[in-house]
Amino acid sequence: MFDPKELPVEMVQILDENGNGDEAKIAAFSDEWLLDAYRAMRRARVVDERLLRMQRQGRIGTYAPFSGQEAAQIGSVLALQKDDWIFPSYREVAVCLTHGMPLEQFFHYVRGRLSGKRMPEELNIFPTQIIIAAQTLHAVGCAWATKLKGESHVSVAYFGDGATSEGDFHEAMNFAAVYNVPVIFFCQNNQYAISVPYAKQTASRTIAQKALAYGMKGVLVDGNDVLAVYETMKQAVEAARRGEGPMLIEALTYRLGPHTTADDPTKYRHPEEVETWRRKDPLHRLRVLLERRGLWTDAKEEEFVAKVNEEVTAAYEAAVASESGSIADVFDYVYSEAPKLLAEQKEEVMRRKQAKEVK
Ligand SMILES: Cc1ncc(C[n+]2csc(CCOP(=O)(O)OP(=O)(O)O)c2C)c(N)n1
Ligand SMILES: [Mg+2]
Repeated sequence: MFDPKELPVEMVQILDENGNGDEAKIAAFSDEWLLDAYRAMRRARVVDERLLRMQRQGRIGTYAPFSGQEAAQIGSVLALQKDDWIFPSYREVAVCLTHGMPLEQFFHYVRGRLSGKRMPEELNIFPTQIIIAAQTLHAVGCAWATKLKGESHVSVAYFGDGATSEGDFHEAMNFAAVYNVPVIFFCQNNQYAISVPYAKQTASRTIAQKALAYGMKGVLVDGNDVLAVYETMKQAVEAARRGEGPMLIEALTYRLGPHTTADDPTKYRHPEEVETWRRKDPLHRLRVLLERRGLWTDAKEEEFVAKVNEEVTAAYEAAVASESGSIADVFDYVYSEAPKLLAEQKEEVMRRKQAKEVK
């Protein structure tokens, strides 16, 4: 009988959870690069924590936090060029911020404004995808267009472990490999699809190994090691740019918080498991390395966090001040011609609005 343990898929790691590791490989990273990566990760963590609190205060709508996944998100995006295309899911807030999405823009999104769905034109970021795995096909289509036009940018589909059970993912993988297009499938395996654990999702030992069946390279990387994620992604992107086709990267990580603000993870995860992963926090190991190089201190951290908090407050206030639109938007932008039921609902809401029964 087939024993999945026999499949040789090793995990790429440069920096372990205590900030030690392959010294020669670590030495290849400049002080400046490490500081940039740490600042991006620390900024993302502060933003994430603030957004979670703002949801609890009723300032924003449902939110999907990403704390714990900063190294996977930021390490991968740092390996891209500005004109590379990103196809994010709802979890990729740190990816989008690091690729240039203004925080104010994101506030429009989480406050349910129409403008929040529309990325600024100069950014090569597709609108956030909520339909699980749908963006994998969009990324392949974009990469195919790139190839046909003879351009050199790469498309990256970001998705989770749960997305690998969707037909879209398998169709995208097959098409990408057959047409040899410049796309990277970047899977953040945070080990849960809401409450469904990895073992109930797939019988494969790794997600990376699924690449073999499609005739493409698959790599498993420690998703909490920003150095390893960056190196792996850089190799994948360079290969794709050279015309060597797609690659699947599985970044093994963990979502420290709830699936969304509507979820209670204590119903399906043991506190000990969460603690084990807190000890593998992607920020901690990088900070240990920075301190060892004499690049970071508690005082610097405090000053930086205060600055990001100011940035968040300013972006929130600017977003609220520039909001436009009305409750009618909820009805107006789904169908070109509203079905009868929807038209009736809109009429009723507008009538109640006029009577000041709703805002
Ligand atoms: C096609 C589809 N089916 C179901 C859902 C409901 N849903 C939202 S998030 C989610 C879990 C996705 O898990 P995963 O792909 O691992 O991503 P993660 O949330 O862990 O980042 C599901 C099933 C959906 N949005 N789209
Ligand atoms: Mg998941």
